[in-house]
Formats: sequence, C-alpha cells, structure tokens
Amino acid sequence: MKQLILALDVMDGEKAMEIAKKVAEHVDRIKVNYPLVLSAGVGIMKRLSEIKPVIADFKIADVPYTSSLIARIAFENSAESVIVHGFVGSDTLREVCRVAEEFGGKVYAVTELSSPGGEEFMSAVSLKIVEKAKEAGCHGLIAPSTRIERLREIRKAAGDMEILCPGIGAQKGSIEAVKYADGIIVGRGIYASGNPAEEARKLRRVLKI
Ligand code: BMP
Repeated sequence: MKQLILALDVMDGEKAMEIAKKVAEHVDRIKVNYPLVLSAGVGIMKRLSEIKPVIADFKIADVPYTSSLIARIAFENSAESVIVHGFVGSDTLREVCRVAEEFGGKVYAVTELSSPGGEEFMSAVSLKIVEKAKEAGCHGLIAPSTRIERLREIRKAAGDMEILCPGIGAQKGSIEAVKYADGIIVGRGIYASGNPAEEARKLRRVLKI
C-alpha cells in the first residue's frame, strides 16, 4: 500500500509532538530532519516513534566510519530508517546498510534532489546511484516529484526498490508522482497549513492513497 509521509520540519519539539498527534491517523510515517533534531534534541525521535515510525533524514554524506556513527545514533534513538546521500559511493552506502541491518532498519538513498539545483550535478549520475544503492543493499530511494521524466527513469531502474517522493505541495511537485512512488513525502503542505490533519486527509484523497 502506498504511504503518506509527514516531513516534520518544525523547530519546536512540543509543536512537533502536537502536530504528530493531530495528523497521526492520516499519515503512515514521520520524517525528521536537522531543523527539528538540532532544535529539540535527538530524543524527539523516540517520542515521535511512539506515534508513528520515524525516518531519520540526516542525508548522511560522509566517509564510511563517520556515516556509520550517524546511522547508529539514528537507530539507537528509535529511527526505523535513515536517509543517506547516494553520491557518497558504494563504501559509505554499504557501511550504512550494515549498521541498519544490525537494527533491522532500512536505508533510503537520495538519487537527485527535488530542488532545481538537483539537476545541475545529480541528474547526470542518479541512475548510477540507483545501481550502487541496489548493490549496496539499500531498501529504497528518494526521488523527485518535481521532475516526472526523471522519476519515471529512476522507477524503471529501481526494480522492486521502494521509492519515496518529496516535492508535492511547497515545491510544486506533480501529483502524477504517486504512480511511480511507494510513498509521498509532504512537509509544509501539511504542517504549515491552518489544519494539518484536514490537509493530510485531503492529500490522501487527492493522491488516492
Ligand atoms: P516540503 O514538502 O516542505 O518541501 O518538505 C520536503 C521534505 O523532503 C523536506 O524535509 C526536505 O528536506 C525533504 N527532501 C526534499 O524536499 N527533496 C529531496 O530531494 C530530498 C528530501 O529529503
């Protein structure tokens, strides 16, 4: 079943908890990123994980050893999965997957960023990233809803890997992305609206998920 994933990029822990509780019945997972974790502390992941499974979007992009430490911190703090940058290459991807395996966790690799800059360098190598992520044992990929042509190519190359797509809402991604994705990641379109629960519910209906 396709998922709706809340990107909870608010910077106040209590506000994050309040939104998470409100939208819980309409979203499948919660993705946290640096804005929340650097503001509220890493412990916020455990609290959120009691509501929904947490994806730790630290876009890990370092040498294998440092990357493994970051992944370990995420999993020790209740993350069910982590996001790693795909451009880091096979050694880091393998090392992050090895740590994830210890915890029964999942790893998603970023192919190309959904923002316009993602086209400058990343589009040229994103299909290669798919191949390397697959070889390394990543469970899935992050791919843009803002460039449907690229998403379609990435879907073809990904085989049965899971694809999560950000960009719908604030970045004006296409809802057509849902055809190629296993999960749709939405942040501001939900948490910055007047009524996050209602927005999430509407999105599910629009996306037919
Ligand atoms: P928003 O819907 O507010 O644009 O949030 C999208 C979320 O997905 C953010 O947390 C962002 O860091 C993340 N993201 C993205 O927008 N594009 C990517 O290519 C990869 C991401 O992880």
